[in-house]
This record gives sequence, structure tokens and C-alpha cells, in this order.
Amino acid sequence: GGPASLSRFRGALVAAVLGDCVGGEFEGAEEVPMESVLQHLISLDDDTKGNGILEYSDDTAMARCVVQSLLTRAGFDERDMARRFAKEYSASPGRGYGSGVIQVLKKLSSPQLSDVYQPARDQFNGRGSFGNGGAMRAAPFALAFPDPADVKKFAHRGAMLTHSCSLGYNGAVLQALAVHLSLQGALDLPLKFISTLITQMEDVESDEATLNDARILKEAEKPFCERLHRVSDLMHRSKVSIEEVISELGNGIAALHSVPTAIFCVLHCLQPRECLPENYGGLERTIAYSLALGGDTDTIACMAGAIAGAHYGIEAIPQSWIKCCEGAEDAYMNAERLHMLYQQTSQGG
Ligand code: R7I
Ligand code: MG
Ligand code: MG
Repeated sequence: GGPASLSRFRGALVAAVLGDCVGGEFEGAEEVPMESVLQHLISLDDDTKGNGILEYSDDTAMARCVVQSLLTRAGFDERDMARRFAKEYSASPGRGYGSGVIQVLKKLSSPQLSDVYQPARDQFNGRGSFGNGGAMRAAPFALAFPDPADVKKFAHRGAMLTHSCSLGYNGAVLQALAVHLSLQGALDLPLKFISTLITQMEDVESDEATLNDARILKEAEKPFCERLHRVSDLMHRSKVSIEEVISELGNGIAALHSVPTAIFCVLHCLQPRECLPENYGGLERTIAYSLALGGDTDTIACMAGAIAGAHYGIEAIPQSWIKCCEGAEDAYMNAERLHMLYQQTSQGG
């Protein structure tokens, strides 16, 4: 489809759910042989399975809250979104939430709370979390707001409800921007795609809070920019091993060690790769490759899925995979509603 087509919206939201559901199998595994990944993916084609056998985790649970809030309020409403996160957590606490964020979600359910951003600020001795929980649920912001300035602003605020460290919320901004660009067809020119992201993040990471957090945590001056330069370097190499990707970019639970990694997975899989089946299209390659990195597989595949889905569109996703994943049908339908909201906003209505 063309820029911002309905197919791209559906692709983004559905592939994010697939990445989460399919990636859950390997979350936390240190080494994942590609053979195991392919076996897992082939098992999804088995007709006797299907009907949502793979449950989604916190990644999708929270993204669904973001989607419902943006749709119901026709824009960003922090109190509404916070209330939905808290309600979702208390209804299904066993979805695999990060150990720190649980405290925030419990506090957010208190009716006495006056500032919904305060519980997140209290995390980790007042510095806030740098986990990837803000980034894993950031894609819907790109599907609700056509203007990249809004995408950045609201992805930031939405992440701040649980992640007040800049190394957490800037990961959400980066992920939302990547989905935004992909929706516009920007992955047709991969080198321009990565350089645009670097330019954007140069600006995002130039504020005082970011420079301060980076100094305290002994990271590069602009941590996400530095990682995106590494992504760009890896893109220019003729051969890159999984081990090199993990050591250069990471596969962990910190936003800094997973968002640039997810972006790399998408870029690397734009073309066929020796380690992946020839009959796989780009979307399938991206998901398979993300899982083979091990570590935080559900989240990396979820984020890579959103970016790749926005590029390839819904037609690139195997029906058998959709059938196996809890929440994929809902994502398909919600994508259409987001597409309508996005178009209303583009037309200034
Ligand atoms: O970021 P968050 O929501 O977790 C998301 C991850 C995804 O992989 C999901 O699939 C799920 O499995 O969890 O949850 P947080 O608790 O805010 O952060 C995740 C973890 O990162 C924490 O439990 C800590 O181990 C670590 N972490 C920190 N450790 C030390 N200092 C995050 N911030 C800090 C910190 O400032
Ligand atoms: Mg999860
Ligand atoms: Mg995870």
C-alpha cells in the first residue's frame, strides 16, 4: 500500500502482537539456535493448533491499553491511560511484567493519586526505570498522530507514566519514530531511514535531563544516537554474526539494549539472508531473526514486528501465525479505528 495505508496500520499492530506471542517461547534464553526458532515457527502452521494458543504478555497488554485510551479519548489523556494500565494489571497480573514496574502499576490504581507521573518518578531511588516497558508499547502513538512532533511528544508522555528515566522514555520516542517513518514508506531507502532517525534523536537527546542521566549512568553523551551509529556501521558490513549483533547492540531488558537492536533486525532482514529460509518474506525473516538473538525476545520481536509490519503491510503476515496468537484479531480491528483517527487528524478535523 501507499504511505499510511490501512494495510500498513494493520501490519504494524498485528505484527507487534505476533512478535510478543511468538517471542514468549524464548524470552530470557541465552542462546537460541536458528533451528529451534524455525521449528517453533513451523509448528504454527499445524492446523490442529491455532485459535490463540500463544498468549500475549505485558507488551501487548499495555499496548492494548494505549490503543483503547487513544481511541476513546481521541488523543492522549494521561489519567485515562494510567487508569487503564492499573486496571489491566489488576485484572491479569500474570502477564510477565517487569519486576519494578509492578510497584508503579499498584500505585496508579490508588484513587487518591493526584499526579499520575509521580509513581514512575519514585522508581529506582528516584531516577526512574530505564527498562524497555515504555518502548514496547510505543507503536500505537505512531498510528494515532500523523505529525511526527506529536508522535514524539505523546510517546514520551505515555512512557513517562511508568518510565521516567530518559534512557527509558527516549527508547519509546525512538521506537514510535521508527514506526512513523516506516508507515510513510521510509524503509524503501534504508540508509536514509537510519540517518533520519539519527538526526531526530540528536535533537531528542540534546535536552538537559538526557545529558544528565547519560552522565550518571556512564553512557555515551547521546546514548541512543551512539547506538544508532552502531546500527549504521553494522548495515555497511558484508557479514554480521548474531554474536556481533548481541555484543554491539545488546538483547536485554533496557531500552538502550533492545530498541536499536529491534531496528537493526528490521533493516538486516530487508533482504534475504543465508541463515533464513528462502521461502520467507521480509516480515517472517524479521520475526525469526529477532527470536534467534535470544534475551528479551518477546519485546525485541514485538518492536521489530511493529516497524516491519508498517513497512510490508498485513498481506505479508501468514494467516496461520495470526490464528495462533491471542489478541491478533483485536489488533486487526483496532488498526482500522486508529487509521480513521489518524486520517481525521491529518485533515485537521
Ligand atoms: O521496563 P519494564 O516494563 O519491563 C519490560 C520487560 C519486557 O521485556 C517485558 O516483556 C517484560 O518481561 O519486562 O519494567 P521495569 O521493572 O521498569 O524494568 C525492567 C527491569 O529493568 C527491572 O526489573 C530492572 O531489573 C531493570 N531496571 C533497572 N535496574 C537498575 N536500575 C530498569 N531500570 C533500572 C534502574 O534504574
Ligand atoms: Mg513481555
Ligand atoms: Mg520482554
